[in-house]
Amino acid sequence: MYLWILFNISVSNMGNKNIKGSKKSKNVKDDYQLKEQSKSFKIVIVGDNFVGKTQLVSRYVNNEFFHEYVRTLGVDVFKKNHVSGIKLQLWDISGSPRHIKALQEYAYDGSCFVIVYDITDKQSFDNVQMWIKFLDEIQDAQIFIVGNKCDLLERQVVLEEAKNKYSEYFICETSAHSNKNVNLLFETIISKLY
Ligand SMILES: Nc1nc2c(ncn2[C@@H]2O[C@H](COP(=O)(O)OP(=O)(O)OP(=O)(O)O)[C@@H](O)[C@H]2O)c(=O)[nH]1
Ligand SMILES: [Mg+2]
Repeated sequence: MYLWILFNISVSNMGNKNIKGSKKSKNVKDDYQLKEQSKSFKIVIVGDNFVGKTQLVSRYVNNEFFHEYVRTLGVDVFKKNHVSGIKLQLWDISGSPRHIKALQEYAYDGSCFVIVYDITDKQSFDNVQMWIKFLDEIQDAQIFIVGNKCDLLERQVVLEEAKNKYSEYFICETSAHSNKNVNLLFETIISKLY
């Protein structure tokens, strides 16, 4: 996949150089700029309080995990340059109901949405429906669903049931704690967006 992406980027670079000065150059330049823009994705992460959104992002971006819970106030934006050259912005949104109104502002130009629930908290899974409805009202971006904390034994949500219920979405389980499937999640997102 990455080779394919790198190949396409280098082909588009070559194309831009070769037509310099020609009548077509404006259009191709526009195309090139579009391509450049499309190399940056804004991934918006939502879900109830305490499901592990911040730790998931922290694990992916910095390979760090903290046991201490520090509630996100509003939004935190993490940046990561993907190995393919794609620039990622990860918008980690607070799960507090009082920040939900601001979500509209944060999410309207998102490339995709990630809804996180906690596999040990059935309520957070039940609320996925509410998050889908809310995001659908903002815009038609692709949605990914993630059951986090799969390292824990006190499971209240079975993955197969979650997959049956949300069969039209990509859905997987992760552990920010053990790092299980964290890279897989973001690599899947990038490959589906590109
Ligand atoms: N065992 C385990 N604990 C986790 C995992 N992910 C997060 N936690 C813990 O769960 C708590 C909440 O994690 P956060 O990432 O802060 O939760 P959040 O979804 O960002 O919460 P808000 O900012 O309030 O919306 C913290 O104590 C984390 O250490 C995980 O995969 N496994
Ligand atoms: Mg947080």
